[in-house]
Order: sequence, then C-alpha cells, then structure tokens
Amino acid sequence: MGSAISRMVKMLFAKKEMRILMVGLDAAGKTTILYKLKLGEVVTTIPTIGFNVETVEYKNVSFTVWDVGGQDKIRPLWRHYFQNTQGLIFVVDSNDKERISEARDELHRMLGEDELRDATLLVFANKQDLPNAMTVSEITDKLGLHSLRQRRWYIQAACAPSCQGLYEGLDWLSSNISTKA
Ligand code: G3D
Repeated sequence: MGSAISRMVKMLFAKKEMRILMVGLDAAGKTTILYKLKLGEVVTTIPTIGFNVETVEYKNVSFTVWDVGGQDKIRPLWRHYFQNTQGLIFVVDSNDKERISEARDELHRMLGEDELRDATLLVFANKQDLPNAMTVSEITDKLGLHSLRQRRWYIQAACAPSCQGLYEGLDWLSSNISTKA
C-alpha cells in the first residue's frame, strides 16, 4: 500500500514546482504522513531550541513540516519558511476534542499571514480510524472552514498509518495549486 501511494504521489508532483507547508498541533500525525509519502529522505533541522523542522525534497517539490501551537517566542522564525508557499496542509487529530479550538486558532493565525494569502489549503482530518473521532463535517464546522473567504480549501478524512485518504487529499491539492509547472 505504502509504495503504491508513493508511486501515485510521485506522479502527481513529478512535473510541478511547488512548496508545501504541512503544519498542525503536535501528535496530529504530520511525521507519519511525511514518511508514508516516501518521497525521499526526511531531514530534521533544529533552527532553535523547541523548533524542529522536517523537510523532504522530491524533484521540484519541497515539503516542510513543523508543529504549531503554544510557542509565541519562535513564531517570528516561521516567516522564513512561508515564502513562495503555494500549498498549506493542516493536519488535525480528529480524536482530540480538547484541542480542536486551539487547532482552529492556529489555523486561522497561519491563514492570516500575508505570505500565505494565496496558498491553497488542504486539511487532513486524521485518525479517522479511532472510534470516537469527530466526523469531517464536525471538524469543518469546528475549524470554521466555511467562514474562509477567497481561499481554495478542501478537507479530507485520513488515517495516516494505513495511508487512507492521503492520495486523495494530495491529488486535490496538486490539481488546485497554481504552479510554475
Ligand atoms: P506529529 O508529527 O504531528 O507530531 P506523529 O505526529 O506523526 O508523530 O503522530 C503522533 C502519534 O499518532 C503517533 O503515535 C502516530 O503513530 C499516531 N498516528 C498518526 N496518525 C494516526 C492515525 O491516523 N490513526 C491513529 N490511530 N494513530 C495515528 P505514537 O504512539 O508513535 O506516538
């Protein structure tokens, strides 16, 4: 399954030049997704204490990943990674009802960044395999996605360990990003 996904994802991105940021609260499943894509070697850098950045480069595509939430001091550093970002992937733990409002606040803060003004948004409602997971429509509501204006967005149910939903989400993203293909 993993290698089939990896082949499909590579086909999606083969001819495009794009920069994609994948963020979300810690433990949402970002690293699991990044490894499942098998696009290449995941490189972890630590620009400052408390800020781990994971990156994967595949041909002209770069994925950059970090945790958002509760780190006001290092926020200004994020901007360095925003430039030329066409795609923002926001990963949510569908089972984490306690932190869904924190996730919403972080998402809206990111979307308020000037450099991310034109970025297309894909939300992965991850951990759908867990019995008490919130549904996609509940998460759509709690994240306030319908209130977004002038933003292309899509929410995809996912289960990262089994790769469910990953290809579908990325397929939508690659078709809805304006690139310098
Ligand atoms: P992060 O990179 O966003 O911080 P991780 O999150 O990818 O490290 O995932 C955090 C934990 O959630 C991991 O478990 C991981 O296996 C698990 N996880 C990720 N996606 C899913 C999912 O879709 N369903 C379920 N049930 N678990 C998931 P551990 O135990 O390694 O901390």
